[in-house]
Amino acid sequence: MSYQNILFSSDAGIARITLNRPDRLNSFTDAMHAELRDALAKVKGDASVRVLLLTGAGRGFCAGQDLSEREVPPGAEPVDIGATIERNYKPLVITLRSLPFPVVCSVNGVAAGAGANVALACDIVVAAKSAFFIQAFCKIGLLPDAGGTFFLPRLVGTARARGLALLGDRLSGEQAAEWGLIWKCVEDTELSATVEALLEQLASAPTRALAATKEALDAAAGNTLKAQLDVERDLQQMLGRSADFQEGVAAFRAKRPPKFTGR
Ligand code: T3D
Repeated sequence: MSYQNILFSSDAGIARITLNRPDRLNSFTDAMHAELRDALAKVKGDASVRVLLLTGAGRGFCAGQDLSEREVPPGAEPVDIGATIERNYKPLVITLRSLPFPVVCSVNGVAAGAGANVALACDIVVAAKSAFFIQAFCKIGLLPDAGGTFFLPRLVGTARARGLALLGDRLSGEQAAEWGLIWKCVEDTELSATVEALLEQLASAPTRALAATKEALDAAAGNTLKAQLDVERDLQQMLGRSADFQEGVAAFRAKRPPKFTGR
């Protein structure tokens, strides 16, 4: 499949997806979703990928659903957005969340509506100081989707989640970091270098251990302590047999840096 709405590359363990409709602030269209599904299937099936970057082209990260696809002539049936969520947003969020390696999101500008919540589905979110997050849904008569009602209260607590979702105010990148909505906020001029350093670090990390860590953290949301201790035991048992664990122990004993292969 050739891509018109995203940029995609993969090299040295690092896959990169850039939402690429800058004149529309990279808002999601059906066509962009189809391309994202294709690219994500490629990275999921590529054992050499050890980290994925998601970012946006131009001055924005993503302004959510392209609302020009939701306009209907007077008297016509409205678009069935339950169906578009099922086809587009649900698989996108579930795939990002379940990839067996970390997903870094570089929020280079505004992240609005589903654009904000797709960013929050990623494992490590870094925002530029000029970026901001808006739960824009309440401004157009919708509720936060793309996982917003799941992620927001878990990340910032119910009081702030309700304020963000019910008021739809802008939250600056700095405030988002202060509130724990994202990993960190950096000066615009430092965004690229910060993200590249993270990608390098994660591409040479023990990938299976990071995948298991993601899985355990996600499972914790719905588990009792006892059930979660069982999850940790089972995943740790699997990791105890991995080549990277052997290498980690050998490197520690030999007082040298480990060379993880992701196996
Ligand atoms: O439908 C389903 O399947 C359900 C799923 C829904 C998920 C959702 O995401 S619903 C929420 C949709 N998004 C929004 O409501 C946000 C709409 N955009 C804005 O509020 C503002 O554009 C921003 C606050 C994000 C940025 O403002 P600003 O002043 O920096 O830029 P701008 O001038 O408004 O936007 C620049 C251009 O992008 C502009 O086009 P123009 O006038 O230059 O021709 C604007 O119309 C366009 N644009 C921005 N957002 C969207 C968009 N075009 C289509 N859809 C958009 N979402």
